[in-house]
Amino acid sequence: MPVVNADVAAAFGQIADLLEVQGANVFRVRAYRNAARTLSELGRSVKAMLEGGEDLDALPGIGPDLAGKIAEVVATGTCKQLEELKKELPAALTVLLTIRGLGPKRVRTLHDELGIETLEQLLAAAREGRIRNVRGFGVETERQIVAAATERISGARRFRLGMATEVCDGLLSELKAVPGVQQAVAAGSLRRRRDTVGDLDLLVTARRGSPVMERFTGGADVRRVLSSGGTRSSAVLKNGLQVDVRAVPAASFGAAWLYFTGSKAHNIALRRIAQDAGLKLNEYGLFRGTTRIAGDTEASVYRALGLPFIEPELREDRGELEAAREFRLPRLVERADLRGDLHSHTKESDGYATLEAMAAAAREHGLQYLAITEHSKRLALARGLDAGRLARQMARIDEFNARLEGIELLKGVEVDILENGALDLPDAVLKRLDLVVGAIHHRFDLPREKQTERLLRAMDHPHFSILAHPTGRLIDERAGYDIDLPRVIRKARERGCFLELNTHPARLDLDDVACRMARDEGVLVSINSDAHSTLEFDNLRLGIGQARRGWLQASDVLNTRPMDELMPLLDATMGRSAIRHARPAKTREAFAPHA
Ligand code: DGT
Ligand code: CA
Ligand code: CA
Repeated sequence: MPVVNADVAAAFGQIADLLEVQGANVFRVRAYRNAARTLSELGRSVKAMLEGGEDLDALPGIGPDLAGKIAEVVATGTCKQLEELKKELPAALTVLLTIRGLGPKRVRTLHDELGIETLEQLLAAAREGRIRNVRGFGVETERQIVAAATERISGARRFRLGMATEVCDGLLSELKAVPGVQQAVAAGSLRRRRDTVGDLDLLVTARRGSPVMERFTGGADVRRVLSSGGTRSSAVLKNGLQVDVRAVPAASFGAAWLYFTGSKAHNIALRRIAQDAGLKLNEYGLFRGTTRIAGDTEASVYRALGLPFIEPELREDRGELEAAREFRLPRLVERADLRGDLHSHTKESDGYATLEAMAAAAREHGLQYLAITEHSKRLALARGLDAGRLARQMARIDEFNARLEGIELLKGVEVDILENGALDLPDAVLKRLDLVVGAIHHRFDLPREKQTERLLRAMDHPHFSILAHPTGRLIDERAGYDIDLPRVIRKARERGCFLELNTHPARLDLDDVACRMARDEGVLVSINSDAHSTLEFDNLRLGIGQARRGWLQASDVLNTRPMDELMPLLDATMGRSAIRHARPAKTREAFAPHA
């Protein structure tokens, strides 16, 4: 397979992990991580750039040394440094980093003291009670390790929702183009918008004789066909993702869609409701005796059971059936409800686009405001801003707002939360901004109590609006840092600040369950792209899916507010009275999508 940006990024990620476990210099580690991110967000193929003779060291965070390594990976699929690191340390160690609560230091300790190199060895040691005696570990940690390692070992590989959605959309449009195909839709966890999916479940209805299954199994992306038949086929794609396609009759399409959307738990609970009413529910329909009384649409099935339609994102048996029965289902937030985005970067720090380009792209995406929130100075490799550069950017934003119609830029910063919970810029600087977004970017390995205190202290700062990517997890790469999340959420309520749902495909942080906890505490969630390029506003959709899974309504989301309602809320987090200067209402009046 040809090497793509993601492969180079994965190699760099692995180098960073191994260096970190070795206890290497943090700047070296970060250089690889930044380069990995640069590559995965680039939007252009480095292979093509190299072939076109372009200079890779012009990319942010990539010097001649890394540029050389990129060329090496593109040419050979790996690089000397990675191979050497693998000789020094078993590469399997990096999988241990994905276990919640295990950072590089702890992984190294387990390796040095107990010789643990694989998940299986980790699980065995935890089960035998050998981990609790290692310095820095305890019974509770050991218990968490058993749970996480068991899950990891039994669970087959899962794929990020963002990637799976792209693949799914491509497959569906191919299937729809096959002669005789009437409908082609996604079911399963993808339709429920779970943050990861195990496999894709597609449903089609087609006229008799349609070559839909042959076209699917003969597709260019298929690596291996697992089974093939007239009503069901399964194949593994070249990227490892398994896809099941089922052909169903139109009369039972709704019942089949309901069944294969799941979740299994929702299906079981729904079937019980049917049974209690003397009915039978399966993937062919809802039956009284042998008579089908519903099943052509999903709504027909719910209706016949006396229920309103339940959105797929809610179908997890987490109280949605009770809520449906009592007609108190939430009216879930939609993409169109978002009026702005409160976290983004430009070329000034580690983004790829100018202020103007980012603003234009946000407007294209129907947004009325965009907060520019560059990194602060501690993140030197991301070219974080000091007070002087930030002041100059603020002046540019004022000038921009005076000039441009249809979108308003807000002056913000993504300030680093230092190890002791202080913020990386002086109060006098922060207080002049419209909003302060705070985030952790280093020392992920602090113990739970310390890490939680660090966040709480940061939120207590007089100028603190939004806690960005609150848990720090990277899906499929590493667990979040160890924090007492319920305490952080309660703190946000007491402090009156907000929590982010970062929509980067690797983050989706807060996740669905945490969103629901925030909602229950009355803490508004801000659904932010954290865009580093003009392409990333599309990711807001991924975040909307998680928010919906967390039962959020438009009113539970900060950035569904128009500017005139948003500003007083932000002002309050900045220690300003809500009746600050009246802002011009031009944004809303002059706003015309795609103008
Ligand atoms: P995944 O693929 O692990 O991300 O999760 P799902 O939910 O897509 O699960 P999958 O692909 O195994 O099955 C798709 C749907 O089919 C599932 O959500 C519900 C339905 N289903 C599968 N097996 C069963 C079952 O044994 N009982 C019931 N009631 N439904 C099932
Ligand atoms: Ca599935
Ligand atoms: Ca499946």
